[in-house]
Amino acid sequence: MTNIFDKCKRTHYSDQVNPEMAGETIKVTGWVHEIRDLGGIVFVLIRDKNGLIQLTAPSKKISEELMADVRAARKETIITVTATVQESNKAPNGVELIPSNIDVINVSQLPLPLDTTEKVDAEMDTRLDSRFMDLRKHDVNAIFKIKSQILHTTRNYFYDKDFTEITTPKLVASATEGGTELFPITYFEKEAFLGQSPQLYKQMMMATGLDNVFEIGQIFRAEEHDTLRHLNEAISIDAEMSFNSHEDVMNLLEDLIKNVLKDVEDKCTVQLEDLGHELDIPTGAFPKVTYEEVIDIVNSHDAEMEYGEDLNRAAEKVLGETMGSYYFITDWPTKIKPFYVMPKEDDPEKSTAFDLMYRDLELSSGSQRIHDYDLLYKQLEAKDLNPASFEKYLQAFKYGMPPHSGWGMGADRLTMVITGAKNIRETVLFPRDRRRLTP
Ligand code: AMO
Repeated sequence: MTNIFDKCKRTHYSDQVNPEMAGETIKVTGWVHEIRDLGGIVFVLIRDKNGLIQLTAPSKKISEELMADVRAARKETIITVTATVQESNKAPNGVELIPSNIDVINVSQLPLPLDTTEKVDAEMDTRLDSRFMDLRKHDVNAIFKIKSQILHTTRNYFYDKDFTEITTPKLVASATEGGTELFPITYFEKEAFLGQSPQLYKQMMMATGLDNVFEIGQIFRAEEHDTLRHLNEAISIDAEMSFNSHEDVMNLLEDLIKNVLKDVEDKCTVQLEDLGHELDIPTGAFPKVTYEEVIDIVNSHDAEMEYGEDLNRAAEKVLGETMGSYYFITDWPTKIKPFYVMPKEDDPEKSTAFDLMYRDLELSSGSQRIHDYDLLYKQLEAKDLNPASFEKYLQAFKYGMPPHSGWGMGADRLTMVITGAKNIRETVLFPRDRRRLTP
């Protein structure tokens, strides 16, 4: 008996077959995407990783037995076809395949949970319930190919800049960004939490002499609200640099995004086409606007905001319309930023904290950090946090902690911007939100 892997070994992917190959015998393997039986002729579209290819079976040219095999092809069944390439100006890539053999590799059950031919727009929940099938649609899997490119470029970028990649624990003992957004878990006889940010660990790495570190990893936020921008589990790209100011790391962030956009533009043309999305590539430096300017902008439009408040949704919308694509918000009040944020030397009410926005969406937050032990201790107390819970973190600040800065950027949100997705759930394979814990 032929080994099943020998049986389904293809000679070509769909996109590798072209009219110049007319007359050649090839083998393709894929899912039955669509069948059109016109009586004397049957068309079967076969889908693989890279696209669609058409099988054409005219009853005049093909044995009855093979014709029966073609007719038996069910939607989403995996088949391997040995066939002769023929030019066709009506089929994808200008070719059709005239079959000489069909092997059924695995039969799909019917009815299907989703229509992979994209003619029926399914609800998000239905799609997520059968995500494996949802990703058979090219415009859906395009998002994940682009996300993969975003992460690939990001890693390469950091390696090229001599950063060390780190991985830090996601089972943690204390909050980093303030105490309300934590998922408590039972950790043997102790209480623990799912990490909401690698913040404390990446800062401790500054005390090791590694200088520049990055991490790409899960963050967990017990956000109650159900929005198109928040999930309870997200991917954060975190960077931290010793001996560099908040302005230095803002430049790093801007440069990284420009590199990511360039790579996506160069390497993901097919995916962007599948999505019908045009990349928004900024020319020149990202504009900067101070928090105080933001308040003026917001209040001079149809929204309200007071000094000391975070941006509300209406404020974000106004800003998005006023500022356009990528821009930084700087000089945030120290009072509303986390304890580790370095206040401005000349005006400690204001801080070195910045946010990077894309229109009305926050992509990243960062700052210079406090490296002085006494000041850090004082800030913990000022934020009503218990320094004793931060003892092991604080220790790293006692024995030569370099001045340092960094940021964290939501990889899923960046993917939203780059793919044009309106709902963050589109950019996450198996999103975790208030209502969804499976699959
Ligand atoms: P912050 O809390 O602003 O900062 O998070 C950084 C970035 O992570 C993304 N993000 C999220 N994405 C989806 N769903 C969520 N619930 C969610 N929460 C956050 C956003 C956000 O801008 N320690 C700091 C970073 C630093 O200063 O280095 C931090 O965690 O894109």
